[in-house]
Amino acid sequence: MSGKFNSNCIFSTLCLFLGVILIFNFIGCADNNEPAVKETPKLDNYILPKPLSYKKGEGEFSLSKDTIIYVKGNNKEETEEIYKIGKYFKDKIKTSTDFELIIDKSLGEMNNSITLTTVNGEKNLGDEGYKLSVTEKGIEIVAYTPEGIFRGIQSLRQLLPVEIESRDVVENHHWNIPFVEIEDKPEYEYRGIMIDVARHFFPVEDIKKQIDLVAQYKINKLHLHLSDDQGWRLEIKKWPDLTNIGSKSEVGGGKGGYYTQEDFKEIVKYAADRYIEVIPEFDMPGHTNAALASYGFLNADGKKKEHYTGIDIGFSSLMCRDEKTYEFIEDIIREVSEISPSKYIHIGGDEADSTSKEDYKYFMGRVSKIVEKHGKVPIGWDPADTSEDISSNFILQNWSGSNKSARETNLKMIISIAKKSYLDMKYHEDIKLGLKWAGYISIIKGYDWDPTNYAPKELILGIEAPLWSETLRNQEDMDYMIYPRVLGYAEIGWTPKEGRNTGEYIQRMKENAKRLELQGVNYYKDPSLWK
Ligand code: TNX
Repeated sequence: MSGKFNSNCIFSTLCLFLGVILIFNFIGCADNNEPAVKETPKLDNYILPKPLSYKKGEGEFSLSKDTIIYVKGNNKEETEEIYKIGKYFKDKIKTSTDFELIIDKSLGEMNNSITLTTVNGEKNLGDEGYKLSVTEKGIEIVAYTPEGIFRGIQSLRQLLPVEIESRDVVENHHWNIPFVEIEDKPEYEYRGIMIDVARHFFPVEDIKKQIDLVAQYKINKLHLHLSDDQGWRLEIKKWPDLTNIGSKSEVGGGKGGYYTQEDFKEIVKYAADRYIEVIPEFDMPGHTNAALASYGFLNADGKKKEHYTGIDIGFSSLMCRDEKTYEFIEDIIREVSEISPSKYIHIGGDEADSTSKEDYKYFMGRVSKIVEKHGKVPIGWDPADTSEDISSNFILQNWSGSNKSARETNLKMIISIAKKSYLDMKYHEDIKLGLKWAGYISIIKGYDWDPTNYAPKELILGIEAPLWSETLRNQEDMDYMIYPRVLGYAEIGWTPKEGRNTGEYIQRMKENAKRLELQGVNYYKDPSLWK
């Protein structure tokens, strides 16, 4: 009797023990361990993001110094726009090939040529889709809009040998391109990256470099986080102390900095030439110490706050029931809407821990109406969706995973789930740069998910990977956190879920890392992937 009891007892203890191990393992797999990756056979192309369809032919076209670029649109204006894209491609390949290709504004006979055209471009490819064909006669990119041609040019760059990205002339190289028929268009219309220029300021040239780099992966939005507790980064003519005082700090006590309105326009133009839309953000009502330090009237006691150079959050708030606050905000929104062609203005709304819930909801409603009055669509971080006062056009940028109200009211969403897409999270524990509050995000973990895990497909506008800059001080630091992870986000945004596969992605990513290397990017070479 006692023997039976004992063996029963041992059996149940063992079961419990095994059960606990299993549960721990499961949790571990879900959150910490790398997802298992199957080896995939060698690929027939390394274009990233992976195109929708790729039909390989037999043979190769050889680019030479005599190759002509033909450009032609459906009207004069379009031809001029495509000419600029032709020029962009010509300049891109000039350094390594030393070819000075001729660009001709006509549709010449296909013979040792690259034709870029919207003539007979099909509407069903959308604004960003394109067809790219390479035959013995040459290369042709046909799209419905010039933007589609620009996206196609990025695929063409990646069909050329990696040495095309070299910053010196490569002598005696054969610039061969495989025969192929590609038909391609994106899954999501919004494929973005965010750069926090408030915690640390980055000069115009650094931002331009990042624009140029992400454009090659068909990223089409750059969200600039222009204000936070540590600094105000855009000149506002009506309120000059925002930059006279508010811009002169950053994390760690550096000198800070700001963009003049002319600088901002220059960034916008540079991005637009690469078919990237710049979306300005002013974070409110929390994350506002820099504004509170600039003007006493924004504070309850009428006194300016001190500069803040730490990395805490949740301690600052605008006064949400004071009309002076809204007059001030309207001046800012008015000036920005005049210099920013984007249809969006981002009004922040995250971590307003020093604002009461009621005030927060009222504030987000009031400010989004100001944005709409100036002809723009407001975007806000969650929990802005909980405000009953926002309109049905409001776009939620979802970072925490909670978007219940947005689902109930059918708001469109940009998916930026912190534990999957935050570019400032460390790759793993030994990385010096970055934070870890949302967990480590390895290259594979950053790729191995889908936006539809977080919201219904029909409500997803797209995805964005934010780079918060508390720990990042310069271009090299930014590069290290952005690359190569952003390639994964670019592919999640472009390539349909069914077409994506982690084993393939690793091969595409590693091949592209060779290009990044030649471009001088300080990317993170994960030792577990480069064995
Ligand atoms: C959370 S998520 C923030 C930022 C920080 C970031 C650091 C969100 C909208 N806000 O204020 O910079 O974490 O990772």
